[in-house]
Amino acid sequence: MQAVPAELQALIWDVDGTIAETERDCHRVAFNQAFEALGLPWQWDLGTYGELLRVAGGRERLLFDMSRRADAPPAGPERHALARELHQCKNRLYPRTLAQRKLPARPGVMRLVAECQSAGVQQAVATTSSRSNVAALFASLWGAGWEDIFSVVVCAEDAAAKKPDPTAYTLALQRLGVRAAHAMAIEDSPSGLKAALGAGLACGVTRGAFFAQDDFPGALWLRDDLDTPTPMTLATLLLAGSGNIA
Ligand code: XBP
Ligand code: MG
Repeated sequence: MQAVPAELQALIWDVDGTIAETERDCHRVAFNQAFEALGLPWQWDLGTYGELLRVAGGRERLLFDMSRRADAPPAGPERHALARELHQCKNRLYPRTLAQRKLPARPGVMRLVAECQSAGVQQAVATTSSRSNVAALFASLWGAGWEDIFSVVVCAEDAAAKKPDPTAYTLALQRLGVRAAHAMAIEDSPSGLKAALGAGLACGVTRGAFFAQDDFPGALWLRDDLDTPTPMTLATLLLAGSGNIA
């Protein structure tokens, strides 16, 4: 576990699975719509998607899935082209899926974001998802002014290496102009936690839907969400073990 900051200057949020259950309810659904749109008989059910989430990045996930399919194009340029086309198609469909499902933030997220904003704690995003997906989700949750709330937004386009590599977090810290010792992260997945710890950040975990059974060694605290069992506030955010789940 990293040292707990004495004074919190910045909170860095993961997106998928932490801000909202986008993986289960939107990315997976939009991937399936993309398979259909391109005339492929492939579908990712919840169990399959849970396994595939071990691979960070939508295009990388598609390539991994194709590597174990008999009916995928052979390894090489054709397979890469199909993965690119499917990924672009999925990202075009994603905002519509999000809007149709009116996906809410996970419990406590809107409240804690508002509290940090009032207290003058800087907020940033470190995600391995594409910028267009983040923009669609954040505009739906916070409206057109969402970039006034999150001063730094590091996405897949900014960080060449994806989580568990710490690049997204080190970049976010650089752009914030804050040292890791004065910031912390909130994550939902083991690879996200590893990335945050790798950047020297303390990191709390709200388990995502697909990570209920995982271990989170080194997490500052581990809970189901930011409202359960008690509301996580700025006062308790830095307390190791606060609101722990068994
Ligand atoms: C989650 C990811 C992303 C999304 C899909 O990132 O790994 O790949 O599943 O987004 P995080 P793309 O938890 O860091 O937010 O299709 O744009 O990759
Ligand atoms: Mg996540």
